[in-house]
Amino acid sequence: MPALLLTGFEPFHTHPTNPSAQAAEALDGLTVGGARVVSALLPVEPHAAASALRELLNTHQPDAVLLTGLAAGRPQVTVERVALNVMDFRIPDNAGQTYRDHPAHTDAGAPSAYLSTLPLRAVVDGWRQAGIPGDVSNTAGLYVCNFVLYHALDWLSRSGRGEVPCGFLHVPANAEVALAMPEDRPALPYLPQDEITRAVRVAAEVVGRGL
Ligand code: PCA
Repeated sequence: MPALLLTGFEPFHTHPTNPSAQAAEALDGLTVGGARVVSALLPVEPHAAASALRELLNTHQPDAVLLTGLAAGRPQVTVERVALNVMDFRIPDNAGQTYRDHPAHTDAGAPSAYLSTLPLRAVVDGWRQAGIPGDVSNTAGLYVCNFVLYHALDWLSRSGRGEVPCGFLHVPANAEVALAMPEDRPALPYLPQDEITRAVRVAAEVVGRGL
């Protein structure tokens, strides 16, 4: 059976939890769309996350890669179109580092960007058919999620596995994350965790069916 690697991120910044981690944990080991889900959590530190991801790609040799993370403030689930070769952090990572105007990959030949190799429109259509509003996003930000998507696509392409569908889902806050926002900050839009998990599952189904 094909294997689908599903990653979520650890909590970061002031957020008490990360809904992407909860979704990944809930789906670990399930058969979704004819593929077996292998879940893992990534640290919110770019270099540690990239080496953990490389290890996962080598160990599991997945047939598809679905990376997920929290985009606090987005009102609905999104599937990212592109990863840029830029790091420009507005908040420090979990190691306390803030990279500004810095390349994600320092190799001279590293491309400026990679496009997601997921079937973006099919994922959005799958969500709609399941009653979940969602969209394609044209920026994954310039923080750790963008970095990890860039490195996953770079690694697959450099290791001759560029045909492996790989991309990134950004999920909104869940109630726990929204409740933890200080009252003097704008309220965060949120989705119940079960709905976030369902959205990740539907995206995995669409990707799994194409394998
Ligand atoms: N979201 C952050 C990093 C970890 C996460 O879940 C991001 O959007 O870059």
